[in-house]
Amino acid sequence: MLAKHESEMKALAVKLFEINAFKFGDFKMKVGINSPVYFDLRVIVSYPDVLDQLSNLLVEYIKQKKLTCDHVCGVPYTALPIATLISIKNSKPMLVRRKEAKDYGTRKMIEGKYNAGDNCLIIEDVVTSGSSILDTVKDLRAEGIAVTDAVVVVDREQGGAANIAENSVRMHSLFTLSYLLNVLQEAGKVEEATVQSVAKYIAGCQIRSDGTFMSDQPKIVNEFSRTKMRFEARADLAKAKIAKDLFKLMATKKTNLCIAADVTSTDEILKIAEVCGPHICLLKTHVDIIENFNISFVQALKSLAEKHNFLIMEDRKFADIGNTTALQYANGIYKIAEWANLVTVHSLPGQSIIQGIKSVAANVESRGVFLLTEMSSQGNLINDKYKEGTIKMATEGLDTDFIAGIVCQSAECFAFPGLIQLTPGVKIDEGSDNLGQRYNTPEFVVKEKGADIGVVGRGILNASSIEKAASLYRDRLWSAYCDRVGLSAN
Ligand code: 5BU
Repeated sequence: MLAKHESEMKALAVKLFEINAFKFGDFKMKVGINSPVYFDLRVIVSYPDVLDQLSNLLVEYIKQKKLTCDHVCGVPYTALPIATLISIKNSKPMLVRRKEAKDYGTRKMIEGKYNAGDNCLIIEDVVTSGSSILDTVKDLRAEGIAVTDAVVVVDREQGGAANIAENSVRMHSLFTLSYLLNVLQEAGKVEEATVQSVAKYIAGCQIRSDGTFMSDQPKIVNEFSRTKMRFEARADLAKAKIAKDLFKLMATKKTNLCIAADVTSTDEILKIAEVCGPHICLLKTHVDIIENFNISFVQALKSLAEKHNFLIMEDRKFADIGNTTALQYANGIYKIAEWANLVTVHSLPGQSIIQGIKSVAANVESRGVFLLTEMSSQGNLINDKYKEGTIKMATEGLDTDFIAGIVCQSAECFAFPGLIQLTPGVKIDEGSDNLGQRYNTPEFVVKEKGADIGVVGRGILNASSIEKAASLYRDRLWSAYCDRVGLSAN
C-alpha cells in the first residue's frame, strides 16, 4: 500500500472500476469455478491517462519498498505495457518472456540483454494463485537470472502471496481486493452487501499454485448469479444510472411488467397509461404508428409516468450510423430524446450508434438504451457471433454507463447482473400470431428464460378489461420473479 499517495490511490481505484477494469458478476475463472469479481486490466491500454497514473504509482511504490533490480520483466501479456512504462520511468532495462519458444533460430524464452547473476523484478497485473508469476520466474531462473520480488497491481487475496513465497519470491501489491472494495464502498459506488458477498467468496475460495483448492470442498457461493439475484442487489452493480433507477422502481413498486402500447391514437395511449399505469414499470411506445402525434400528448404522457411511477421506452430500434441516429433521436417531429427515458437500439452499426445517441441525450443520467440481442420473431437472422458481439458492446464497450439492458429471449444471452433482460413475446396463451410473432407464458419467460421484464402488448390490449388484464400479467410476472429469486410475492 502506498500511504503517502492515498488520494491518488483512491481516485485510481474508482477510475479502474469506471473503465470496467474490474467488475462484479458471475465469471468463469481459469481454475474452473465461477467468481463474483473479475479483473480485466487489458482495457487500460485504451486509457493512456489511467495507464500513466498507474505506472507512476507503481514507480513510487517500488521506490518506497526500496526494491532494486537490474531488469524488470512483465508477466505476459497484460502486464507488458505496465512493465514497459516502469522500465522507462525507472531507466531499468526490460526483459520479455515469450509464452512459446520460437520454432526457428534461437529457441530462447527470454528476450533482451542480460548476464547470469543479474537480478530481475517481476511486474504482474492481477494475482489469483500466483501460477503465472511462477511460470515467468521459472524461465528467468533457467537463464541464471535471480528473482526475489514481484510487484503486482492487484492481489485477489486468494493465496497467491503464500504460493509464490514458497518459491522464494516476495509479493508486493499496490492494491488488495479488500482495499479496492472498501474504496468503492466509501465512494458510494457499491453497497456494503456487495462487498460482503465478495469477501465471503474470497474467504471460502483459497487456491494453491497448482490450481487446487485449499479446503477439500471449497464452500463457494457466488451470490452474483444474475437470475438468482434480487433487483435491489442488481441495482448496485448496474453501470447505467437509469438501470439502477429501473431496478429500484421494480423492487419498490413490485412490478416487472412492461406494456407495449401499440395503438394508433394519442387518446388510446393516454388511456392505457392512466388505467395500466399503477401496474407497470415501463410503458413502451412505437411513436411512428401514432396518427395524431403532438407535443401536448408527450406532456400528458410524461405527467402520467410521474403520477404512476413508470418509465417510458420508445421501441424505435435505431439501426443507422451514429450521426443519422443522433438526428433521428433528437430531431424531427417526435424529438424522442426529450421524453423517452429509454430507447431500443440495434447493435448492427457498432459502438458508434451508442455514441451518437449518447451525444445528444437530454441528460445522460436519466437516459439509456436497450440493445437488441435476440428477437422473438420466427426466422430472424441473428446468429451467435452477432449476439456475442452485442454483449461485448454492452459489457466491455466505452459506453457501458449508457446501456441499461438487453432485449433478448434467453438467460444464456448474458451473465452480467447489472444489465436488465427485457423479453417481448409474452402471453398467457402461448403460441404465435399470423405474422411470425412467437409467445411464451409469463412463468416460462421469467423462470426458464431469465426475463427480468416481460413485454406484453396484445395479451392486454385485446382483453375486455385492460386494467384487469394488466393486473393479472403483473401478478403472474412478479410471482414468477419472486419464485426465481426465492422471495415471497407479497
Ligand atoms: P405483442 O402484442 O405482445 O406481440 O407486442 C410485442 C411488442 O414487443 C411489440 O411492440 C413489438 O414491436 C415488440 N417486440 C417484439 O415483439 N419482439 C422483439 O423481438 C422485439 C420487440 Br426486439
